[in-house]
Amino acid sequence: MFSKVLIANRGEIALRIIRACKELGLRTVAVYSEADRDSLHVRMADEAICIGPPPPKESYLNVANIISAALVTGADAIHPGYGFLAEDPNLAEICAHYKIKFIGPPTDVIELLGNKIKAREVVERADVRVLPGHHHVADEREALRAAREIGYPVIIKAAAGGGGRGMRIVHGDSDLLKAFATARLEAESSFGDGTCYIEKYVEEPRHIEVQILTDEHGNLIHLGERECSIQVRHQKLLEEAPSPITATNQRLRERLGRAALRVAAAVGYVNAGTVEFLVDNDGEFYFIEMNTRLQVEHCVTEMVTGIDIVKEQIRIAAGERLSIRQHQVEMRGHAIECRITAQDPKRNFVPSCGTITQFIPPGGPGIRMDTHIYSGYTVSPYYDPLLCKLIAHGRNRDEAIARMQRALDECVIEGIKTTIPLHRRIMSNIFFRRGETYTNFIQKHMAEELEELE
Ligand code: MV4
Repeated sequence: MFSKVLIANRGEIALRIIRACKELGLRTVAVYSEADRDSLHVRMADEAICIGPPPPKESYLNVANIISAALVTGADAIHPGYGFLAEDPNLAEICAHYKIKFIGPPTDVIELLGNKIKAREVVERADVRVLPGHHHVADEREALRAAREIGYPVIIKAAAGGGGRGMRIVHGDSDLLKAFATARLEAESSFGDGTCYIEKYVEEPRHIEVQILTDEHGNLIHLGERECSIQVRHQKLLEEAPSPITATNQRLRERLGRAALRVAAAVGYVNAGTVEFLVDNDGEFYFIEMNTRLQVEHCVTEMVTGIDIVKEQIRIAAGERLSIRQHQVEMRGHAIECRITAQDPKRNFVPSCGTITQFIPPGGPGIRMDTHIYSGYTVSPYYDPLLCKLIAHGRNRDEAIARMQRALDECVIEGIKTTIPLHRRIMSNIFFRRGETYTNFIQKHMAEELEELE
């Protein structure tokens, strides 16, 4: 096992990782930017090192500064959390060079899955269904031919993209050429690689992902699925486990789990990962991508399985075996996570920065709150607006919803605008309560409500 872990992140996830390290008896090193001097992760870690000015490029994305911090403090492992450098094969490779263990999958696996075209090819060979598509679309003429062959609507995606950035939905020949040209330029400027591919577009899908854990000794398990459909502009608002759709379709859950494990085996995956699928109206599912990091929403899986995913990640990286086998994974009850962010949902989700004058967290049965905020904390404009992950667990979905409503009522965050009022509306929405959660849920059922929020 390691003796000291450096956490290359900030906010709630830095606290989450420090907590896991403490339970494993490991010492911790926090890194922070000049904007985060007063942050809880700095106080909670055994040691803390400033790695630069507020802009992420100069601090949390600065590989040289992070590696230097690890060398200076004698950290023998780095946990990257999510976002920032979590899926950067370059950090993983430099860690290996300095004999610092990167807590994540092998460098070549991060690289392979970072290329969405290569990932599709490997997955297809492993007999997991992908959407009809074309991989090598060199120019506009080829794009047009590909789109016609697939049949409209199609979606253009960047090979180096992911998470929805730089995607274009196309309904006919007339928009294709322009969409392809802009998608290429956007991919080139955002990712430094303009390569794009075209897929059949699935309308009103569910976005479901499967959590997997694998160790260096060939053990692979999955921890069931999460429903992540409810989002605005590719920013997830809430997630749940299990998906409402598997409540009536146990076979679908088993098929999703087995497909996710085939993907993990095919790429030689080690550590925690997430396999993303789209589920269409006929209940057919298709692989879209695999994320090689700990996810924001890992907590709902922890609540229903009782497994500490972050501690498993650390043990796996240290070469230990998985502490559980597949038949020991039991799903108990239902969990929902609301991402409470410093944004104003009434004004197009503009960030709301400033000092939190009062914070009173909710509590009581079935409630978990993962957050780095406190009364007097100042929300900085430099980083992601996530403030708290409020997680409610119940024996069933109805009880989880009731607990979430009660906890949202208890929660007080004053001084800035938050998404709490929107979450309350979602919890009481009749379609949500029926489990009708699709990727267009907000557009379809919340458009007017967004105007009326208090
Ligand atoms: C799709 C899709 C429909 N058809 N792929 C979004 C996140 C990224 N991981 C993949 N995403 C999607 N891929 C096919 N073939 C729908 C989404 C999608 C989406 C697309 C446009 C606007 C909003 C969306 C919200 C969720 C999912």
